[in-house]
Amino acid sequence: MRCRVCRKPAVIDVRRHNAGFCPDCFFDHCRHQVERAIADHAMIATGERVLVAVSGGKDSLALWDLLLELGHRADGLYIGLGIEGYSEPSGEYARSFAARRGVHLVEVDLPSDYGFDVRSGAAASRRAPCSACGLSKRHIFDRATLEGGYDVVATGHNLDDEAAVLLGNVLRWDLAYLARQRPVLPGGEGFPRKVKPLVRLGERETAAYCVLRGIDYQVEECPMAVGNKHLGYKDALNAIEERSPGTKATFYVGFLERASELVAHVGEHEREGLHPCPGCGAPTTAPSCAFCRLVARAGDQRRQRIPLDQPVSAS
Ligand code: Q46
Ligand code: ZN
Repeated sequence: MRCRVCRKPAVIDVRRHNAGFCPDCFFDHCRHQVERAIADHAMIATGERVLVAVSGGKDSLALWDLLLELGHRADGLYIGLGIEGYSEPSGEYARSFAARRGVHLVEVDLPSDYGFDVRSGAAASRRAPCSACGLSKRHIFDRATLEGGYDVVATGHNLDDEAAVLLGNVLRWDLAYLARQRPVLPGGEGFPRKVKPLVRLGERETAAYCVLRGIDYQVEECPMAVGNKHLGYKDALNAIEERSPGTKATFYVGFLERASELVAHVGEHEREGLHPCPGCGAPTTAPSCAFCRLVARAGDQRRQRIPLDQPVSAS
């Protein structure tokens, strides 16, 4: 197979575009897709400071690299989740990328900064591990972005992720989640803007991008993900995509272009009645926010107000 652009030997075929690419043209393709997502959805304005949520996996490291390549001012944020055998190597991939590129990585560690890990937090709050994890990550993303003076937080959700989430939301007809499923969530009082610049790239592309760019990443899936519904939806979509390349993109992009507006009103009032949480200042409608309640059950409340990016000393 030849590169569609320059006719050199191709190293990857992107079936939904019916095209093969050589390494350089593939990098151009990835940069173009990210540039287009950013422009189409007004994700990041020129000169804005971006905090990239970095897990050490292929998507978030590819995103960080692509944003830097496109000239954005992008730092990384790594959250240590305390997942045995998984979190430590993941952190190392994030650190070595930052060191190699000479860029700044903000680090927050759930066990040492808040006194619990995903497993103990889930058990103490009687949540599923991914629910306790997601709640903690969202809280820390918001806080690190606002405290660090960043304009926007970027996550590495790719086309496969978004199509799988969309399928789950449609199967349950969860209109509130559908209303929120956009590549940009605007900021507000206590909320930073959140963007997903990889929505036009599939995970095969982000993996190939890292391999071809020489970016080492955590290849293992999080052990907590095994058997979860999200992976099942991905498998189902992959089976359809195999038979009909392009279906995933049509499904997701079609939703954004034709259905997203129809459900947007469902989420219109969700930020009403918010007040700052007395424990951490995050917006909440409850007496204290869900993260503070999680810390109260599972963690060490004395660590709650420790400034981000500073070492925690045991007292
Ligand atoms: S890291 Fe956390 Fe994921 Fe692991 S525990 Fe679940 S939510 S699967 S993106
Ligand atoms: Zn709180």
